[in-house]
Amino acid sequence: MSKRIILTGASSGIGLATAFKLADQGHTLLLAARRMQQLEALATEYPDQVFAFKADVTKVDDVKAMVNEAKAKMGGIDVLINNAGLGLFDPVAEGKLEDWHYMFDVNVKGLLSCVHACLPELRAQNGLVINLGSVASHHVFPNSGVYCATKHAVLAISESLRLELGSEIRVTTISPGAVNTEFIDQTTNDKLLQDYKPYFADGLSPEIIADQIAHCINAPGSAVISEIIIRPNKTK
Ligand code: NJP
Repeated sequence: MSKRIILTGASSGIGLATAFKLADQGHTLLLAARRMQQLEALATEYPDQVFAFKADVTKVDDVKAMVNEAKAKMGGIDVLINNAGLGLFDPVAEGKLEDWHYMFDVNVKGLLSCVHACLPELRAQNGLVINLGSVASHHVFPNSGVYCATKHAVLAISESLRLELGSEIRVTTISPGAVNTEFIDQTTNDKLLQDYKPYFADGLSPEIIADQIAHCINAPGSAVISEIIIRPNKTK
């Protein structure tokens, strides 16, 4: 059955692959990000089914406007996919305070703004929240401690929603290992960038994560997939 979906961070990587997949499956989508080129191309390719909206999730007014636009264009919201996020890697001793704050602004506070703005509508629709966590929701890795802290927070937020609102909404956390996207290019530490780039390049394709997201959306209403942890297969 076709769902009405808000997808944040739809301009690249996992979000863009998910946008293509869900549009192909006939879902109605409001795609949000700051870069509009890919979003507008998809909206043109799928008229009256895909809508593009410019939003910075760190700006509460942008998030509110995004949700209002979703309701106006789609008539309601069945699924919120909190995918917008970033990782800025550094050893703790070299960490930049503005990077630490910004990761929390996007990965945690941005996600919370989207949840808060969508919750009344999602409760009314018995909807679904999908949060992009990470293997870093479960483990702490060197050189990315603050990123790991943000993803631990994402899992805690998912779990609190499930515990308190599990009779009204479904909640899923998607927790990938390395995925081959623009993600690592945000890191400004040259040495770490060079060290990690091949590791991420060898990671999962974003389409594999998009398949898992679509699987959760299309699962029968009687089932809740509360978390998927998915890693590259090292035996290959
Ligand atoms: O990264 P990338 P991924 N406001 O850089 C958007 C998690 N993850 O697809 O605004 C609004 O290609 C940005 O849009 P734009 C990761 O933590 C990844 O890999 O146009 N949007 C872009 O569309 C994240 O939660 C890996 O710049 C903002 C998107 O976010 C999710 O997967 C592993 C924004 C980032 O696309 C998608 O990341 C893992 C803002 N302020 C978890 N800031 C991995 N790649 O290995 C950024 O465990 N965006």
